Amino acid sequence: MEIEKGIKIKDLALIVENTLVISDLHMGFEEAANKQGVLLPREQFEKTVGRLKSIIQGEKFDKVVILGDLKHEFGKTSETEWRNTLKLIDFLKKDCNTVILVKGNHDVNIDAIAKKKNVEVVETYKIGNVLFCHGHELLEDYEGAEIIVIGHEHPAISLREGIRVEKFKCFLKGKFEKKTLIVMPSFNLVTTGTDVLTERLLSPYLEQNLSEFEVYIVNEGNVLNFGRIKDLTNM
Ligand SMILES: [Mn+2]
Repeated sequence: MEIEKGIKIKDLALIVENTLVISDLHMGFEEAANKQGVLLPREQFEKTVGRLKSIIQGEKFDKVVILGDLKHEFGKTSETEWRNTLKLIDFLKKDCNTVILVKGNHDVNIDAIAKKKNVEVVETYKIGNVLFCHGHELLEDYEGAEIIVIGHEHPAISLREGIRVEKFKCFLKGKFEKKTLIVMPSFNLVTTGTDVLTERLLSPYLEQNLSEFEVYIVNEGNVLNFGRIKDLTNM
């Protein structure tokens, strides 16, 4: 689904020209949860690769931009996280020559992985008038960009149908200082994310009235335009 000229949502990814953009994979999330006593089946890696395959299928990309938080744990990189992160980069490199990581707040010890796999690590990345940053802190310079794309927030929305409430990952599109702001959902398939209607948000880009923001829900790979937040809260 095209949401801006030349910007398309496909499943949990954004396609900008010949670039595939994914955000917030948080590899190693399960292992970190297990350590805290939360038992999660270790299927994140297989699920992630499967989902990426279905997105990449039939498309041709020169580049992949990972919009931050490739890995989950702060500090010491765990063995699973290390192994799976390397495997994931290998998988992406099969189809796209260049892998770029826009650094997120979780990507503190990422340099060894990046060096080993020849991944370019940057603070921001620009394609034409589109600027990519993780979104955990405000930038000082937007380099003349008209569109800002961020991750970090893991936006989701809970929808009620009768007595059933189901939470869906979603993209948000609104404004930030007169520029178009696009917020990507997380590609972490173990968690859904933060309900933008009821939960406290994290990103300084979203410390504003979100009622005019448009919501694009992703349901099993399908993208649905759900209109504005203000209309959803009146439902
Ligand atoms: Mn983050």
